[in-house]
Amino acid sequence: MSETNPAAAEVAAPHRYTAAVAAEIEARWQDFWDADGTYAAPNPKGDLAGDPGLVAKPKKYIMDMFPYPSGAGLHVGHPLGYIATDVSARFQRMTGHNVLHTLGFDAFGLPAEQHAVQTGEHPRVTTEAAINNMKSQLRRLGLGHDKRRSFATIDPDYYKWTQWIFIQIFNSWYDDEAKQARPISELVARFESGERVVPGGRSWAALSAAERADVLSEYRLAYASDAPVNWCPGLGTVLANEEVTADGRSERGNFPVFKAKLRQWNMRITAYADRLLDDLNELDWPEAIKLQQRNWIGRSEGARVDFPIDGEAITVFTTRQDTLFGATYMVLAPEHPMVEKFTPAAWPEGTHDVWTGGHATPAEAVAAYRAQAASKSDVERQAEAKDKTGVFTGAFATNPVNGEQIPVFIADYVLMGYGTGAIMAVPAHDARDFAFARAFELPVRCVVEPSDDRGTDASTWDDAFVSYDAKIVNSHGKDVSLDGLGVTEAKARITEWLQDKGIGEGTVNFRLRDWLFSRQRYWGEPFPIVYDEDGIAHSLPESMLPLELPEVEDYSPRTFDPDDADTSPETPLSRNQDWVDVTLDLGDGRGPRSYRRETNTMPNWAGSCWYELRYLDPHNSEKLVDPEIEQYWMGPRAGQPHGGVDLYVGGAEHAVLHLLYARFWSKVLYDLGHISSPEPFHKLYNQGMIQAFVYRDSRGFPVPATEIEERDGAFFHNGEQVKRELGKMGKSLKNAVTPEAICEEYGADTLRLYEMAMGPLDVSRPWDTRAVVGQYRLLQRLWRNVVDEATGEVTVTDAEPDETTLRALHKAIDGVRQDLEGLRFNTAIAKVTELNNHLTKAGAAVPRPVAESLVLLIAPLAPHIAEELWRKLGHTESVVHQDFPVADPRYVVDETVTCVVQVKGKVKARLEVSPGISDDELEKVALADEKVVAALDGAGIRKVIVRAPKLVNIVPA
Ligand code: ANZ
Repeated sequence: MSETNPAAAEVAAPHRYTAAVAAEIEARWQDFWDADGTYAAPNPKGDLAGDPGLVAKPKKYIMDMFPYPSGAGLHVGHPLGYIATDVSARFQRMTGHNVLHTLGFDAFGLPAEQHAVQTGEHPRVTTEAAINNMKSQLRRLGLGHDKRRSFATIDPDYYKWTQWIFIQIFNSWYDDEAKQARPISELVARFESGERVVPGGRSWAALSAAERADVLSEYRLAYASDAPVNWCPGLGTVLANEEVTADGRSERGNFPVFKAKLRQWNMRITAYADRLLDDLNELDWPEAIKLQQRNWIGRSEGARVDFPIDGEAITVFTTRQDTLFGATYMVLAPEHPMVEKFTPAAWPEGTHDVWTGGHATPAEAVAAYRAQAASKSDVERQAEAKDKTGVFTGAFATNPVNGEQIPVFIADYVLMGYGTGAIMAVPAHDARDFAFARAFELPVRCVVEPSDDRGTDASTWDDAFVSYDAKIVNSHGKDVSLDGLGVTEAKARITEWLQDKGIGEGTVNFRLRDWLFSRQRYWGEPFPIVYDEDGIAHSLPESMLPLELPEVEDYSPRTFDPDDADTSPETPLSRNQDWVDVTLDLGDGRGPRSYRRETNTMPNWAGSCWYELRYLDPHNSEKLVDPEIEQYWMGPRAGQPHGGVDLYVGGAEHAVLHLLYARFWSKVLYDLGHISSPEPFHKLYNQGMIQAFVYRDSRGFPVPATEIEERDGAFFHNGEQVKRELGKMGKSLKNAVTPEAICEEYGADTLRLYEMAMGPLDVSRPWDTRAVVGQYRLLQRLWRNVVDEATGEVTVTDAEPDETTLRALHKAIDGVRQDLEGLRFNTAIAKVTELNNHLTKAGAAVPRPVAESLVLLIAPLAPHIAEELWRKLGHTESVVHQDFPVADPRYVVDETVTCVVQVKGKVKARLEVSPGISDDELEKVALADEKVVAALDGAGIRKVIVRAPKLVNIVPA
């Protein structure tokens, strides 16, 4: 009977596993699981409380990075991670855990709003349609989600708590001594009592309300400030640093981004820089992601050093204070506020022509250079390869270690936003300073002994000598010498000297900036903030939450000519007078008053900063999460000192955005006593990408992948030869494959198996629709091993399994268990396949215990067919909560292995030995073997090399 003739097959085998059978089984069990609440994970209390027996089990919290519901729907690349967590969750359920596994939707954000702007439809309508579409697409895959726990970030019941958390952050400050966030009221009490000096030295009582608000704003963990921000006229909104590409353009839309001074909300994430770094060590995350976070936080140990100038000082930040004697000039960022102060009216006598940029006065030169620098992004300014530009300010400062007068330049390679915005330049030992010094004919002085043969006369060098592990030279002044010291000792010595003199100190600098938290958007969480007539910001009382988005006529942002930097944002909410101007009693004893609402909205990252907490207790209207429930699912435990989700799977692109923000919010909530886990995600796993072939015609345009014909390794579209390459899957490249298409052709179980079998989960792999059938065949053979295709009757026998079958079974159990635990789904499938093939080849009816174990082994991977076969085998309870098989160790080890015995390098005997044999025992057995004795022929033994259990090598005397 031919498998390629389905019509004939159906007649002969009406009970064969086919796509139609799969479709029927899958729909039936999905309905059953939903109705039965099979995947409902009980809480220890609250409205989701359930089965105390289950709650007594160890917990596993297995989570996906939640999806943004795109209008385009899913292609087969999207669910890779969801299938993986589902397999893992099912396996953990079968190995004695109470498993929380669910999925919500991250639904605020720009795409819905942009789509709404284009179509005229309210973003809520399009977002909800996209969510429903995605839900039905995902349901078809048989994902075992606890649907009672699902939500979307746009649900007012959810964003009520996002707003509530914002208020907690707003109403707290970072106590540097206690190294934790505390309520702002405690700071006010300290100011009031005089325990803490009010900045500026006045008494708290003497300050006006507005002055107090300004003081507190310097401490609050969420604060509004006028700061240079990334303004994107093309999108009509400001952006976080993380949303700006390396070319200084918007990640979304690719528009130019400019620096503009605007009043914006920020989150003081920098207060947590040290803890965000330190706690990484306790997390089970890919090293690459930890490294990205470390680099993003960018901790640099160094010193601040004052360079006297006109009775004041320019403070620099340096990580190489050991090279102070080599500082031959200084550079300030063009925007540095002290530049004007020191710029003289005329160029000093004898000013080098190349220093002036051809300008008549220092003021002119500075103004011209500033204008030029303002048009560049930080990244452009910092590019290593770029020619160094700059201009002399006309001023000189004093190098404090040797009293030398050194010229002060402005140059765009120094950024205002890092360190102090000023550097001491050591051209001999810093590549950028070297390039600048050569361009401006400035002296280059060697103070770190080169390890190559270039010598210490730096005027002849072609490049800077950069080393952290060399001897300091040419570095002695009146009362300090670093000569002969190593870099580390020299740093310590000079830092102490600077501190003694009061002109510098050791310091730590971070690259991390505060998180810009407001957006000029409609489709985001409104801020729970109102301003009184003095412009003072007040948070709303909890009773006024959620503050819902107003229904508006025009929710589109005002955008501008993308290249016009001289524009400023106009928030969509500001146009709704009724909503903006309100009279409220904030319950602060001041009675009803008029207020103006904040009209910015939160960035789309806000909702995903804490969603792992809400899944735990999604319907709690009193608290964001009940502490006992949080403790149960998230709390610290052995091996997880900071608690957190047990497995979090998602793409590596979220390394520094979402993952850093979510860690920060967790730490604030932890400090304030709302949760017991300072880290949200204990174990992180990044799945690879499903790639797809892209076919391009002679003009380079993609043509539909489904219309390609392959002939002799070449590809044709409508007769024209096309080129094939590997790319992303998606509509724009005309190569998207939908999960529905695969489900229709083979069923969801086949799709699940194929995605898991494609390769190790963390590796990217190309989709190949033609290969899917391989997994379909596996399921057909599995079916056939249990069910008679002609009659539909179960074929298993009550006969005892033979020894070889037992060995094949227990080896598979052992291997699959380890593989599923280690997220090695592809090798687990290979082992199930091997066992299944063994049974097929044996040709006889499969013994019942073997068939049952096989079904249990595949249940996490292919849950529908497993549930069906399990019931056919006579069970009345779902396969989902069965115990995963446990291997009998007696059958796991191979009976014997062959050991080769060599004498003088030649094989003389082969011994069948136990795989667990020790070196000593094996040596004895080998030396006693007849053939070996004969080969030695009475010669003594010089050496025996034993590699149990496979090799013995005897060297005769
Ligand atoms: C003198 C020196 C000598 C430096 C030397 C380096 C090598 P990281 O490690 O990234 O923190 N720097 C300081 N502030 C800067 C700014 N606002 N813009 C551009 N560059 C700045 O880098 C710290 C080093 O970068 C500092 O140490 C300073 O140059 C420079 F052989 O000072 B160094």
